[in-house]
Amino acid sequence: MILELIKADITEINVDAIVNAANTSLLGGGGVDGAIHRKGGKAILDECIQIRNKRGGCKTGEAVITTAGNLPSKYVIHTVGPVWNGNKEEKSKLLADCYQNSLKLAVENGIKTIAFPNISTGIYHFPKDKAAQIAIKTVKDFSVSIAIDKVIFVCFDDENYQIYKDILEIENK
Ligand code: AR6
Repeated sequence: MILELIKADITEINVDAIVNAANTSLLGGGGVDGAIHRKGGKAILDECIQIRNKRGGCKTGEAVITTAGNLPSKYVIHTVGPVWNGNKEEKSKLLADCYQNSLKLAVENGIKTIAFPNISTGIYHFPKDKAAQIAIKTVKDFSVSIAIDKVIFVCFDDENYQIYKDILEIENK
């Protein structure tokens, strides 16, 4: 599995699946969720509503999949990150679940290339450094599975990009 790091808008990335940092309602919101629904168009929301009607939204740490409407990717995997409230162990486990369940769903759907945003580090206020450590570790642990060819960490802000760069450089030394 190749790991890549870029600073970009995830709605512009051409991969099999991009991951959305959604909320439990699956009905859209601000941040990366807002950008994905705005650019992806109504098809994504319609599928989210269908999933919501069938299974009542998406729990924190879980993931669901839709097509990607007008976006360049084929699919959007919607996962719900934890809201940071200082309960380190519980919230860290839930954030790791987001990455793991998204990757599992990707494998089930034959997805070979996947791009992750920095889940929970915006509106949900998860500490960026801690979130990056969890994201990288969980993805690397999953890489024993050879089903996924490439994972791209897509950072939107300079701070996250620098944090990821530092961790990945240290680990590659
Ligand atoms: N491309 C890539 N990353 C982005 C983009 C983008 N276009 N826009 C923002 N980010 P957030 P959360 C980064 O707040 O913390 C929504 O209202 C951003 O810089 O999008 O998981 C949902 O509906 C940050 O690093 O998600 C939920 O209610 C990261 O994406 C809630 O926000 C995550 O920030 C979820 O909060």
